[in-house]
Amino acid sequence: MDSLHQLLRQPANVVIVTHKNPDGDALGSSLALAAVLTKLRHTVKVVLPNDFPPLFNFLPGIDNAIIGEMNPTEAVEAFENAEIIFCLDFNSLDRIDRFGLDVMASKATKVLIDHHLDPEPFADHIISKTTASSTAELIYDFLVDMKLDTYIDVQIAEAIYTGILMDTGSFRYGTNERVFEVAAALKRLGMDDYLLQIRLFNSMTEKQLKLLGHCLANRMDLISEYQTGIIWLDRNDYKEWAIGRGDTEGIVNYILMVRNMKMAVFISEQQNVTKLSFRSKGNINVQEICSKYFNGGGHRNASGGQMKASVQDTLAKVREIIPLTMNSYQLQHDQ
Ligand SMILES: [Mn+2]
Repeated sequence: MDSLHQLLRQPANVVIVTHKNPDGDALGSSLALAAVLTKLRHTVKVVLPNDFPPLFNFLPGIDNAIIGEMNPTEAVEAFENAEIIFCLDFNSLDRIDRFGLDVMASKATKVLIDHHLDPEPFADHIISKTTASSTAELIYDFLVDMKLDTYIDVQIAEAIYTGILMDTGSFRYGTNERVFEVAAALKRLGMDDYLLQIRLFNSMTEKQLKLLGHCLANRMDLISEYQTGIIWLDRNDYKEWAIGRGDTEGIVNYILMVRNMKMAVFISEQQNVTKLSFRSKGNINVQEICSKYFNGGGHRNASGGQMKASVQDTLAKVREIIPLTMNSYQLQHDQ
């Protein structure tokens, strides 16, 4: 912390980079840190490997973020000029696609702040806490440790709170004592939590709600024997429903709303790859499944992966794995 404090004393060229398909935590934590460092007269560039869901349009400074996929030259230049690179909310360089090479090649001081399991040791400073609710929570603590929390204004508080809300599903999972304290501190700063609830959770489009209905009515299979549910969408669904970024966000969670369901799998067949998203309750470790079978990872109760296969083949693989996995747990019914 002392050397980081030293590092941030003089204005520097700072790049903040977060993972591909940035979610609320990735965006909230990056933009909050960017806003504080900008106030300290650092020159800050936020690099997102690809575009963000429009839901997060309100976050401070999001319009200035460099979308790597659309402006690769600008992104590469930012990495080349960087003296400090913050890597937020990801644990391995392949999570930022081709820009992993730029980070690796850079002579900048690299700081990783993250809450995913098993961080790769590519950074000079690693702040990794897997019990943290979110990277946003860690950013708040980082600012406190750096004695920079006095720079947190209402907009920055909203960005941090957005990260916390999205990664905990509004304080439903992944919580700890600290995150409630952080929430209280943000509220004390005048952050309007009710407004954020409405912006983030009561803002579905009609299409998204109908797509959810389609998934639940026509694309869901609950295997009660193994307390696991699957929802899948094939390429045709993508075309028919004109599914865009963010439209399938959160659908997987509906499975776990069913009594006794312990694991949920969402499978989506995309252009060149079929993606999987896993959620679980309690001790069921979906991170293990994703890293073992689907070239992915994440958290114990929320992970993702992918397969170079059709949705049908992926479904078959998932159905094969479910008994193998679930039989290793003492499955119990909800109390
Ligand atoms: Mn996160």
